[in-house]
Formats: sequence, structure tokens, C-alpha cells
Amino acid sequence: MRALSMRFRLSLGLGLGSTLGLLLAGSAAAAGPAPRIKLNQIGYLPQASKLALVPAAPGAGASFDVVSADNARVVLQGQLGRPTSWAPANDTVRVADFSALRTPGRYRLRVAGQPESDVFTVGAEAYRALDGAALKAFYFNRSGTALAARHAGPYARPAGHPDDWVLVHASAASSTRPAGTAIAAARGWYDAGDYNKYIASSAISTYTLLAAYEHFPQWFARLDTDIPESGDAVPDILDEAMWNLDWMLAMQDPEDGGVYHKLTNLRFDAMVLPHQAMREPRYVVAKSTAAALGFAATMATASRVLAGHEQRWPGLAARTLAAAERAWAWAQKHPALPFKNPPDVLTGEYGDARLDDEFAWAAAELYITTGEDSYYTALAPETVSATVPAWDDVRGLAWMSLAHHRERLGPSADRALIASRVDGLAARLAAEWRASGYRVAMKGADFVWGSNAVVLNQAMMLLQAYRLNGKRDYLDAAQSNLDFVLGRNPLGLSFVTGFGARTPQHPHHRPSLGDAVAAPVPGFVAGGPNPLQQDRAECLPYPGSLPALSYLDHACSYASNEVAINWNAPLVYVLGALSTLR
Ligand code: G3I
Ligand code: 9MR
Repeated sequence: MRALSMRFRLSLGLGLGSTLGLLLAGSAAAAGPAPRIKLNQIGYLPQASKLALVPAAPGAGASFDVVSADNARVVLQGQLGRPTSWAPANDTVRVADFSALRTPGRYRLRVAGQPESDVFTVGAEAYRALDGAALKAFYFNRSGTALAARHAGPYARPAGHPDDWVLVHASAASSTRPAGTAIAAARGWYDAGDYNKYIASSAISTYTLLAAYEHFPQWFARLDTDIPESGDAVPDILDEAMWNLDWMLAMQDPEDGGVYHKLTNLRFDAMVLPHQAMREPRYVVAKSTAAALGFAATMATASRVLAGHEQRWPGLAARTLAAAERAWAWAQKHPALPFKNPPDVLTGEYGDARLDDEFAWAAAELYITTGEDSYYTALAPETVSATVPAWDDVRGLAWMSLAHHRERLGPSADRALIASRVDGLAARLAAEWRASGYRVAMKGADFVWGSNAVVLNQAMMLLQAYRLNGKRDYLDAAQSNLDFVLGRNPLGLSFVTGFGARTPQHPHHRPSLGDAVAAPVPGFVAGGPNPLQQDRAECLPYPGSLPALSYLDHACSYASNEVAINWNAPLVYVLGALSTLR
């Protein structure tokens, strides 16, 4: 964390109780106007594709210079591409391609008639600090533990939500656990800007961290995040995943193997620190098919990864596999139990009526871990398409795992099908990327609540195809999508708190609002532009209504400026992957 470029400014007289003052302060203190030249504000790996966007203003120059950060010398010159429009922002830009610049250093881009770009770096370790911070965000969102100053710096805080005494909600009652029974389901990460814990988002997040380690063990073995477990026998990313796996295991009913959909208050907490938000009782709410299957997939994955760490966690690989198999068996008996909030529960629903993707994902992970053909049959791979993963569409995770393990799958596995599904998705995304004026695989319809996670999950899937067949376009498109999140977007904002020249200052994140530090907790991806603006009744007007401009750097904006574990996880993955792949 020492290398981070974030400012730990103390708040100017804003006490803990003055959340309202912060909310009313608006986005004035925020990032300032978008820069004219837009690029990745963190930097590039030496061998990577390097693109910037320059306004297609009449009379502006048609060439660009890359200069050293101190402006002392020109290191590269090039011609701008032809003006191309991009509908989601109704903007026309020209691409500056400076991929030929490979010498490590700090630079700016210069175009006649435009202000110079932000400084960016080129270097083999360009993403190490950011990847560490993206992973450390999970630590900052840990439930049930105090964050010590030694690890959390100015973001230290007392423990909140121990969840050692949680009530079984009427919707979750069973004969062995009638309504009102107290159980313990401690640890886990807070989902997002709120303090509840949900299996749907936990499953994809925990899986993505485990997959990041499974696919790039050397990179993640060296990623030290300065958490309490740092220095033990396993990489920090596994200790972090374990914090949530512990909680997830407690969400399984030992009686029947079913999994509660969420652990939550009846209503959202106030915008205060965790320890100030503990007056409300907490409940485990209804079991659901989606929860059982997401749990099964995550536990089956965990079992594979933990098998290599028996000394650190004796017996856990076997325990997680048994838990996965029980949850799978429960889902076979309850194949169509969707989740809907009971009338008295007003927190995040994560309802998902379509369950074929959850079945496919759980079957795939169980097949890979056990080698049992019955799971491959249940997967019915020829019926499963490949899509960009999201909390409510997890089929892409099945293909991602199958592709990684393809060489050791049994004879029944159709390797050609695995390759064609992964390549088919990447080819579609890469075509979108190449045709897009902003050189990003995002179409207007992709800008949904949490759009930055769509950008990052697209990148993650492009990287799966690159790992399979080495088509350079897939690597370059993935890099481009990362660039979009790190500043090469119409708002000119690096969407990760604390990282970049202009970053979100007012995320909808209770710890960031409730603490005494002006800067938000670092390392979190803000949700991103979302034209549905579901929070508009409670917010100031957004600066624009176009898909890629529907973003408000204001704490009111949970629909565009919240943070969430399942938006951070693909950032952790993509940074590690790009830093490793050649
Ligand atoms: O499924 C429909 C689709 O049929 C329709 O065409 C489309 C357009 O309206 O909407 C789709 O539903 C969307 C749904 O996500 C599934 O993708 C909803 O509009 C959209 O409002 C919903 O957003 C979710 C949001 O909670 C509200 O439920 C986000 O994906 C989800 O990330 C977010 O998660 C919240 C938790 O509930 C609480 N904790 C914070 C977390 C992050 O904000
Ligand atoms: O803080 C809540 C956030 O975590 C959720 O994503 C969001 C949508 O469910 O709701 C937020 O809570 C708001 C509530 O929905 C409406 N009134 C204001 C609440 C806090 O801003």
C-alpha cells in the first residue's frame, strides 16, 4: 500500500454524524471537467496495445507526440486515426495508437490545439499497486472484524455485524430451524455500499478471486495486500477468499443442504460506519435454487484450489466438496425455487428467475473437480451458450473453467465445443471493440447498473479466448476495456477510487461516508454509467442521459456510483491476467 498515490486528507470539520452534509455537498469537490485527451490514467505494460482518444475537433492537428513527463523530449510521433463516432456517448474521436512505445518511463501525449494529456507510466509492474488495492477493497469490506490502523491506515474502524446471532426468518423456517431460531453466520464481505451479505454476488465474486489464483498463481502469490493474514503460508488472495468462504459455509442448512439466499437486515442501514449500524436484527432469508447452485459452484471451485493447501486448512478441500455436493443434491430436489423478497424484507433482492445458467455453472465446476461423468451429462454443454458473466448470468464462468482445465478433462468432454464457445464470444466482443469509436466492446445496451463490471467481465472473457488460441486482437480488446475503466471513457474518469488523475470522490459506500476521511476508501470500482438512473428521484440531475454519460459522482447515486464486491473481483482478475500474459 505504501506505493499508492492516494491522498489521506482529513475531512474539514465533517464529523461522523454529518453524512447529510456530505450528501448535500454534491460533486463539486469531485474530479473536475473531463480531460480533452482521454487515456488510461494508470498506465500500460511495455508490450501492450496503447491507445488514447483525441477529440475530432475541426482544425485540430492530425498528428500526436508522446513526450517524457517532464516535457524534455519527444519519444514517439504518430498520425491520428480517422474520426469515428461512438453512439453511447454521441461523441466523435480519433485514436492515437502509441503501442510502439515500450521503454519504461513516465509520459504525456501532446496534440496541437489540445491541452496535454495526464501523465501515464509504461512499465512491467504498472498494475501491481492497483491490483493489490483492488484486492484489498475486499478486506476493507470485511464484516465481523475490526480493521486495525496497521492494515487499514486512516480507514481503521471498529468491528461491525459479528453475525454470531442471526435469526431464521419465517421465509426460511424448517422443522429443525423454526422461525426465530438463532444461528451463527459470521465473517464474509459486506456486499457493496450496504452491510448485507448475499449469496448471489458472493458466489461470482469468490469464484472470480479463486479463478484468478488458479489461472495466474505466480502473480497472485506475489501480491501482498498487507492484511492480518499476510505472511502466512498462503497467498493473500486465498486468505481473502477464505474470509468469505467461511461465511458461505455457514449459510448452508446442515439439515438438508439448502442454502439461504441472503443474510440481511429487514431494511438498509443508515449511512454510518458498521459499528454504528447494529441496532437492527439480522436474518437469514429463504433458501433458493440460485443460492444452492452458486454455492455449489463456488465450493467445488474452492475444493480444487484448497487441495493444494491442506497444511494451512486441513480437511477443508474435502469439506467444501461435500458441501457443494449436498447443495447440488438439494437443487435437484428444488429445481425451480426463485427468490423474492418477503414483504417485510426491503434490502437487495438479487432475484433471478432464469436458472439454467446456474445449473450449468455448478455442473461444470463439480465435473471439473470430481471428474464424474454424471455432472458432464447434467451440464448438457451443447445447450449452453457463452455470455459475459454477471451475478444473474453465470454460464460464462462454466466455459471459463472448462477452458482452463480442458487438457485434464475426461474423454466425454467435448474440447472442440469448449474452444468454439469461448472463441465465439470473444470474436463477437472483439468485432464490437474494433468497430467502436471508443475502441471498447461496450454497446449502448451494455450500460446497466454496474456497467463497469460488464466492461471488466467482457475483458475477462476475451482473455479466456486469448489463453486458448493466442489471437492478439483478444488481448488488445481486453486491454482496451481495462483502459475504459481506468480513464479512456467519455467522462475521463478513472473509475477506481484513489487511482488515477480524476477518480470518484463520493461513492455510495457507507464506510466511505461514515468515516472522517475525505477521500473514499481506495481500490473500489464505482458502478459506472447507467441510463436507467433508478435513483433519479433521490438524486440531483445526472450530467447526461446517454448510456455512457449517465453517471453521477454523488453519494445519493446507488444506481451509478455504488461499489460492489462483484464489480471489484473482475478487476482483480483482469489486472493479474494482463500482467502475466504475453
Ligand atoms: O432482468 C431485467 C431485464 O429483463 C430487463 O430487460 C432489464 C431492463 O430493465 O432489466 C433487468 O433487470 C435488472 C436487474 O438488475 C437484472 O440485471 C434491473 O433493471 C436492475 O435494476 C437490476 O439492478 C440490480 C440492482 O441491485 C437492483 O436490484 C443490479 O444488477 C445489482 O448489481 C444491484 O445490487 C445491489 C444489491 O441489490 C444490494 N447491495 C448493493 C448492490 C449493488 O448496487
Ligand atoms: O444503500 C442501498 C444500496 O446498497 C442499494 O443498492 C440500493 C438499491 O437497492 O438501495 C440503497 O438504499 C437506498 C434505498 O433503496 C432508497 N432510499 C435511500 C437508500 C439509501 O440511499
